[in-house]
Amino acid sequence: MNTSIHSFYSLDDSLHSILTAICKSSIEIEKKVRFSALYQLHGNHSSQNTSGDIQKKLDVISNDIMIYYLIHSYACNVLLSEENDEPILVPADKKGKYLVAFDPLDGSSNIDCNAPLGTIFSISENDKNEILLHGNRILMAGYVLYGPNTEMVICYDNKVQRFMLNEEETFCHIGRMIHGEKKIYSINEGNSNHWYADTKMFIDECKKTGYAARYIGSMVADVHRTLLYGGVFSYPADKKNKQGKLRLLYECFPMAKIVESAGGRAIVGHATNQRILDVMPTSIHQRTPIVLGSAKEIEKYVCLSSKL
Ligand code: FDP
Repeated sequence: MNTSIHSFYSLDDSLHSILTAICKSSIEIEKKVRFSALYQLHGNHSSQNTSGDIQKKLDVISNDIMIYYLIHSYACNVLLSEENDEPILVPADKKGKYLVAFDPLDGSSNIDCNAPLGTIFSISENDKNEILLHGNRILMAGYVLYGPNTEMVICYDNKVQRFMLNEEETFCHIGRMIHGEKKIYSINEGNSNHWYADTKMFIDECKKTGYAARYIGSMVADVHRTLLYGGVFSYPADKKNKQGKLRLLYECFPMAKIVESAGGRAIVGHATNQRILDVMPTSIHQRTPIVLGSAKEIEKYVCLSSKL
């Protein structure tokens, strides 16, 4: 019998309530994702988010679900959503002491073709009601992968655990995340004309040394595979997108926390080998280049780019 996520961790009441809110949200989002084609939930919403992305109907629905449950956890004071232009300040009567940053439905350009999607989140203690917190303050980070199985991966206390959603709508522990060792690179090669020399050199080296290429274009699915099978995932800076594409607070901080706690590394790349978690955010929707994967792969990237 697998242990449920709630029995697995002994958390204080507030963290427990937030984790419950995230479980409830992802179970609802999972149903919307699973039946989206039947209930006309494919396609675009009539708006754009602050990053200029066209919002999908499911982006908006998933965001509303997350906000509702997190506010009603009575444990948060600030919510930062990739889909909201401004921080959400929780009303005084429902306020707690944690900040939660989240991307309610990552990889949403995959919705209409029935490819994997995910929810990404991080939770930080926030006694002073701040908006921009350093990545090193994250207490718990995780993601939910809506794939053939629905799986939640949680990083807490620097350990990464896997939980699978069962028929009774409970996330059940299936084991600790073990880093794979396969030789795989994962990057949007369609951008290669715009790449800087560091990315070009590293990917050329991967090709020369027998790596397989895998790219779903859904960060949760690509990072999950990178963790389980091994290799490297990158959304680098390039000549067109000087800050890459992925968002620091909603995507890169939580994934960096998870990857590092599973024994890997996550760095900015392109002339800086700074840890992603050491980047001090200056705005809630900022983007950052990222290279992440097993420690061995990142060492190889750092070593090659130091020759430039
Ligand atoms: P999407 O645009 O489908 O929401 O940042 C969002 C994201 O997906 C990531 O999940 C994914 O890794 C990346 O963008 C894919 O971007 P490209 O299509 O430019 O490769």
